[in-house]
Amino acid sequence: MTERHSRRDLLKIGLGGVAAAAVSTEVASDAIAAEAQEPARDVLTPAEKFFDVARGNPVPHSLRGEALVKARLTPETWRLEIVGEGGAKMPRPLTIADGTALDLPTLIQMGKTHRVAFLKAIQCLNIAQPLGQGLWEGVPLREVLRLAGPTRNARRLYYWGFHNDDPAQIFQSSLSLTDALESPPWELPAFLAYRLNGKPLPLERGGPVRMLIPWAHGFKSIKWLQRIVLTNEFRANDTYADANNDPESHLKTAAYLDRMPEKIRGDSPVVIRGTVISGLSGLKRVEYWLRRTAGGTQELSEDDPAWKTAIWQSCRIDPAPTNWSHIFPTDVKSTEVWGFDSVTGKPKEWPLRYGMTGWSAKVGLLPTGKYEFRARAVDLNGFAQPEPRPNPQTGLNPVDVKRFEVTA
Ligand SMILES: Nc1nc2c(c(=O)[nH]1)N[C@H]1C(S)=C(S)[C@@H](COP(=O)(O)O)O[C@H]1N2
Ligand SMILES: [Mo]
Repeated sequence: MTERHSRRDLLKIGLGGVAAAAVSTEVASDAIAAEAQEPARDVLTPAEKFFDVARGNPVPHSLRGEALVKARLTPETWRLEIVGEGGAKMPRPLTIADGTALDLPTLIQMGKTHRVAFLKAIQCLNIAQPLGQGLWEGVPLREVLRLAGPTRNARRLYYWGFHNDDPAQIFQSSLSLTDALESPPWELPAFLAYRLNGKPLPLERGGPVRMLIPWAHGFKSIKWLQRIVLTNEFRANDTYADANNDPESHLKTAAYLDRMPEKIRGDSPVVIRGTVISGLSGLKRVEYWLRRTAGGTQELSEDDPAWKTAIWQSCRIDPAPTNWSHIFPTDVKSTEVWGFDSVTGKPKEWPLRYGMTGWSAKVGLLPTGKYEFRARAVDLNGFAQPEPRPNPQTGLNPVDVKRFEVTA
């Protein structure tokens, strides 16, 4: 992958400032630093603590001053163009040239009547670890598309954010017109986000305005959004599709392990923690398998008989907070947030779909020796991770393992 992951970025992963990175195909293993066992985690990841996945040289959020103005990435200069191509036609294209492009005050004004508020975890299809979770606010994409009027002869749309004119830096994603325009009223629509955790969306997270596709992996949620193109092309032309990823993949239900020490003293009870994302198929439980080994780092092959006799035990899923007014910004009531009961203000399920929470396994005191710890999520259809979609092109969800030694 060509996205840039610095050591600093990697250490920013996690909730509440807790680094919780796992080795993945996109992340160099030398970037993992030893980390102490962490305290209970926060529901909202501070904007600057998300794990950053961004293309571009320079990356857009490193621009400052005049360069930022020229890039149209300040609240005053931000514009969104909506145009048609390849025979797709609309009555009122929005363009910078005509002075009709959408500006931020207009979008925020639309948000007063068409607001979406949603607690969502961002996860990269290629990183086996959530990047962070935020309270995102914005306006449904369909309302924004209505400004340009009904499009004729179009089947999809694609969109991109700021990047240099160099084609090597292009990062774009696409949606079917159906996914852009229609959603069951009880589901979340695709939307344009301009607030995160109660504050204007910062440049670092894709501000002033970012596309947010609730059900999708991170690559559909284009940062620094500037252009939407309606097209009669019927194939997905996402940048991620070119890199052999499934461009229509929904978030997977999966548990991930936090980092942990490699050695634990025999007189301290072992508690192992991680995070779990509730994907398209929801979450029933998280369970762990503790296995004593002779040492070594040999992976268990998929057909190893040990899988058949494994004893999986329940993990404790961190409960939903009881007082949301301490968590959400003062101007966001939990009764107004998707997935929360509009009367009681409590989440209808936990974790919310496309959201995440922590879990823990109280393993207790262990005899000295070497161990492997694995955890997996079971979805509401009864499938245990990595099923029902073990194909990594649809998102990384391997059953993660941590090896440790209990010492005298
Ligand atoms: N413009 C733009 N948007 C982008 C990207 C990018 O490189 N450029 N990366 C995408 C990918 S692959 C992911 S996983 C998410 C990461 O979001 P985050 O940096 O806010 O955690 O942003 C997505 N949006
Ligand atoms: Mo990604």
